[in-house]
Amino acid sequence: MKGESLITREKREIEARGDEDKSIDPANLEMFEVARRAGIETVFDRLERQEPKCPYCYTGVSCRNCVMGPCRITAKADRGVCGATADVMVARGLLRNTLGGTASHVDHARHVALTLLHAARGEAPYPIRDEAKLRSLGRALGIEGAESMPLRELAERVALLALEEIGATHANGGRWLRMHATQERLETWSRLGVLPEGGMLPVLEGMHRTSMGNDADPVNLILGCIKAGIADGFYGLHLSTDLQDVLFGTPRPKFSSAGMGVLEAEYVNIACHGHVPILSEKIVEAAEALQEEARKAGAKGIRVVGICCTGNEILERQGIPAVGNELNSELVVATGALDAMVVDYQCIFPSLAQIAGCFHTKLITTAPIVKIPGAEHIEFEERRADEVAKEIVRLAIESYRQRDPGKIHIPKFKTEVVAGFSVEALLEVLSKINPSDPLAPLVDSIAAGDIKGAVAIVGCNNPRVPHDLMHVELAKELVKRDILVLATGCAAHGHAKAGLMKPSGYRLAGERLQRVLKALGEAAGLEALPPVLHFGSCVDNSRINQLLKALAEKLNVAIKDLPVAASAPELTTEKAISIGTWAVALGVTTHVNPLPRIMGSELVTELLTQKAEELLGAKFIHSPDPRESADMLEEVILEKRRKLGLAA
Ligand code: SF4
Ligand code: MSK
Repeated sequence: MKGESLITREKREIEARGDEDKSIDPANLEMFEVARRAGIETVFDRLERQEPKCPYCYTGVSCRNCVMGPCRITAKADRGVCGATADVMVARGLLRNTLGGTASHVDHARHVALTLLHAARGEAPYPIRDEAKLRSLGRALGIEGAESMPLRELAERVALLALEEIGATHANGGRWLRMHATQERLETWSRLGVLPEGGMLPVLEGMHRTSMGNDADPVNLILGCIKAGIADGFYGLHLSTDLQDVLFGTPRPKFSSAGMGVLEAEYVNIACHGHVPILSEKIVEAAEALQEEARKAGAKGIRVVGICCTGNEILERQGIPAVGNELNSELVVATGALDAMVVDYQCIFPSLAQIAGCFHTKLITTAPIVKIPGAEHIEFEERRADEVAKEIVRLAIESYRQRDPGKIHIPKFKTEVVAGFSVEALLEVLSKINPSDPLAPLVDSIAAGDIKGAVAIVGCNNPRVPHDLMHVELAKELVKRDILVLATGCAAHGHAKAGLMKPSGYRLAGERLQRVLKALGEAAGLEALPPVLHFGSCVDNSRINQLLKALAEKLNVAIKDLPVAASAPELTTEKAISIGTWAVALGVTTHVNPLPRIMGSELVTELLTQKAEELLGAKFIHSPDPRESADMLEEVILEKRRKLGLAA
């Protein structure tokens, strides 16, 4: 059966791996042995025990959507009990995955909008940190008097509109879409019938159409994926970023450090893990306020560090050190130096409780929708944010007293990182070169070929791929070819740890790109800009669209015609699938690896990897090899350059 040889090969490769093949992060390599000695199992061990993968699930030709099943397509059964074909199973499965991603981001956005509402009404202790952004949002949303209205009143109006948009049930939504999408895309999506009315409806509708006895047209189901991807981009990612910037400030470049070596044995170490800065920002504040209590407990102070995307959020705004990404999270606990790991939601392995149980470390869950047996649950209510954050930090101080110094092992690796490249920050740098037309220097560099193009490298880690290898090797290949890289999510952590996000990293770029990075860096008061720019968390992929829209409008071309592409080279979560779908819907060809479960349908594979280009001007591409992936992405960029009449 299709996929079987791939499954056998993957099993063989995974089982043959030594520690040195599982990760390129030197801290992980050191910790594998430490964890083994302590009898701790990790995601890498559990992966081996899941091999070989089920060939039906691997290729997407299985279904559990009703109780006549589960069904699968086999040599003797070319349909499920209800009559669903392989194409239908694959398309329905992919749509359900996309909905999982969209639901996660839209629910995150809803949480932020509610916090803004409570803050505006004086019911939650969050100030408005970016007045200019709030006023410009107010204007873009058509709120009369947004310029001069009292700040809290405007914040309440914006929050209520955001909630209304998220929950729009018919054609009453669309403001966030119109605010952030180009006219050309709105027309394309309208023609295809994939304009989402709001954030929640495409998820509701998608669950409905994929349940037994509904949509059985694989093409129509894939259009549902595109609609859900678009909803994710505008009502999940953009809405979250917009309101988080209002509440916590729009990022500006900040120096910090990345890697497991940011932990310090003499300090109370608290790791914030998850996605939403509503909690982690308060933990940072509470830690600052309680430094003295930590000193009284015998520590030198309190050190807050970040994991995954909430780590990116507090790095880009507060310069909080980044201790690692998804595939570091378990081994960070295994250092024995963590007094508390505080989690909100998304990408939190249930295994963390088991590992924390081997140490004094408190794993603290805080969201009503994320509870883990073995963890301590302290519900984080925004209205009592300061109080709860202090309670959590005090628990970490208490936990510090229980430490067993004999169990502590902190790898020394850490690297300098500059994060916080919002579009606003980038424009400020560019305006030092051309105050009246800040985008001009960027456009000129692209036109001249000094910047051949740009690739966004985003998304997760996946233990099926050696940890960070694709992120880092792909980025190195691209920057060497004068292609600028923008990164978010766990990819950004990987790049930071590998030294691609520090100013001196510019030397890894090709000569022409080096000159641009040097010039822009000097304008920003740095030695150079790093060759990989830290654009933030997963929801901050919105910032990449913000930049593309600005460039497209400046050049008067469609985004699909810009010399840009994207890659999720260690794809894991449903959220990465929905973000990738959004990118393709925007007109950005997107490389993915490993492949989602589509191989069991030639029709669906062809739709996504070929036909999508006719409909959207972009498609999915796949390669598991960093150099080959770079070749493919460079070819996409060169093709766009040729079409624009630019020299290669
Ligand atoms: Fe089987 Fe159809 Fe039920 Fe899926 S929906 S489990 S294919 S009968
Ligand atoms: S945290 S979604 S593993 S990037 Fe955003 Fe990392 Fe992927 Fe989670």
